[in-house]
Amino acid sequence: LDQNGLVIWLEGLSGAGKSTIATGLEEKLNANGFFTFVMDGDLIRSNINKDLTFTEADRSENIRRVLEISKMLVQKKIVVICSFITPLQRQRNRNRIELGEKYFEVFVDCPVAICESRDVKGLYQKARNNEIGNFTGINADFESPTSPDLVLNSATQSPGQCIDRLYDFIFPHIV
Ligand code: GGZ
Repeated sequence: LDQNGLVIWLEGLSGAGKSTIATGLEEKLNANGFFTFVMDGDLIRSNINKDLTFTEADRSENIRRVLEISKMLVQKKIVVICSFITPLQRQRNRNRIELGEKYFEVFVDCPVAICESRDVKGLYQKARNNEIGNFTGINADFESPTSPDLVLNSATQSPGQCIDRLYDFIFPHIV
């Protein structure tokens, strides 16, 4: 395979736009002949990680399993795109230790007030009504990332702009 394997790890609040950016980036990479694999919290939690909750320990286990799969795919030179809230700095640090120079940490930065005003799935409303506990940004922590490789401001930039910026950032590392 004529490409370098690496992991693009999108982190940020629910509703920040991680999934949209992940899918859009995958389409653009595929259109340019690159092989990709997307893992998204929403989907992974409905299949291999459906035994996990949103406690701190289960979030770390969720991320650890995805990290292990990512390591295998990187060995096969796949461009892996992961989309997980990844709320704690120690989770991000572990990813970087395990993947080293193959890890590209991308913070999809959007204020919680804007995510909440969009509330695409009505989850923020449910969290406010105490129908969901441990909801990131409302009653569970999201630590501000200390050392992302790229910050995408999805409050002021459109999904298309974020995707183009991320593509231009990652392209030289793939070829
Ligand atoms: C955060 C939650 C929660 C709670 C359900 N807290 O925007 P979504 O809906 O479609 O994607 C979110 C997804 C987050 O899972 P992750 O695997 O990315 O999280 S972590 O990295 O912290 O393990 C959200 C939905 O699950 N969801 N309950 N309490 N998000």
